[in-house]
Amino acid sequence: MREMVRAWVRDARHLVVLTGAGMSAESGVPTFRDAQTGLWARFNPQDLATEAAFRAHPQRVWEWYAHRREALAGVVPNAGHRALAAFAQQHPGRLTLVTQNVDGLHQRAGNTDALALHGSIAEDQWLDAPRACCQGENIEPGHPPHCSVCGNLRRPAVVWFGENLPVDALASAEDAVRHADLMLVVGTSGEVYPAAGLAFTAHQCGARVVVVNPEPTPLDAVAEHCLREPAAVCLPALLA
Ligand code: BV8
Repeated sequence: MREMVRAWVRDARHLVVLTGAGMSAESGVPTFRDAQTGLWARFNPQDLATEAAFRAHPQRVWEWYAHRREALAGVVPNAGHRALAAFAQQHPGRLTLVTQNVDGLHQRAGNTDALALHGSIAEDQWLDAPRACCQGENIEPGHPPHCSVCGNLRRPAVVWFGENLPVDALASAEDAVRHADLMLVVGTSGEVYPAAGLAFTAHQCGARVVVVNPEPTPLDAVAEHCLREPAAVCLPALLA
C-alpha cells in the first residue's frame, strides 16, 4: 500500500499535509494527550489550555508551559519533519503544510510557511489588550511576567480551547484542502476542531485522504487508506 500512496504523492499537483503531535513523537516530544507525568499527572491538558484556567490559576498554567518549553529545549526536527521540508524545497508550490503543533519543529526543519493553526509555544503575548504602560515585563518569581503598572499578564501565544484560530491561517488551510488532490493526515487523534474538520472538507471536495498513524482515529472514516506506521519512518518513504 505504501507504494500506491507513493504514486499518489508523485501524481498530486496539490498535496496538503495536516500534522498533529504524533509528528513530533519521534523527536521525543510527548504528544498532547500522552499521559502527563510528575507534577502535571493530575491535570488534563485540555483543562489547562484555556483562558479561564490561566485567569483562575495564572502561575499553574504559566509553569505548565514553562515545563513544556523546557522539555522542548534539547529537541530537534526528526526525519519526518526533514522529509516534508525537502519535498517543499524540491517541489515549490505543490505542498501546503498545515500543523496543529505549537513546537515550531516544522519551521525549524525548513517549512517556514507552515500554517500554524494553534500558534507557537515559543512566543508570548499580552493577556488583555496592551495599553501604553504595557511596555516591559516585570518578572517576579512565582508569577507570570506582567506589566508593573496595570498588572496585565503575559501568556503563551498559543490558541487555547474556546479561542478562535488565526483567521488567515485557517482560511489558507481551508482553501488548500478544497483544491487538494491528496491530503496526508499525520500524527493527529483527530479530536480537535476546526483542524480535524479539514480532512472531511478535503474528502467532500474530492481529495484522496491518507492517514499516517499507528492507531485508529475518527478521521479514518474519510481515509482511502491508513498507513499504520510512525511518521518519521513513513514520510521519508512516501516523499523521498
Ligand atoms: C474554536 C494549543 C471557535 C494549546 C490546542 C465547547 C466550547 C468551546 C469550544 C468547543 C466546544 N466543543 C468543541 C469545541 C471546539 C474545540 C474542540 O475541538 N474541542 C474538542 C477537544 C472537542 N476547539 C476549540 O476550542 C478551537 N477553537 O473552536 O474556536 C469557538 C470559540 C468559542 C466557542 C466555540 C467555538 C481551538 C482548538 C485549539 C486548542 N489548542 N493547542 C497548547 O498546545 O497548549 S489543541 C491541542 O490538541 C494541540 O495543539 C494538539 O495539536 C491538538 C490536537 O491533538 P493532536 O495533535 O491530535 O495530539 P494527540 O496527542 O491528541 O494525538 C496524537 C496522535 O499521534 C495520536 O493519534 C497517536 O496515535 C499519534 N501518534 C503517536 N506517535 C506517533 C503518532 N502518529 C504518527 N507517528 C508517531 N510516531
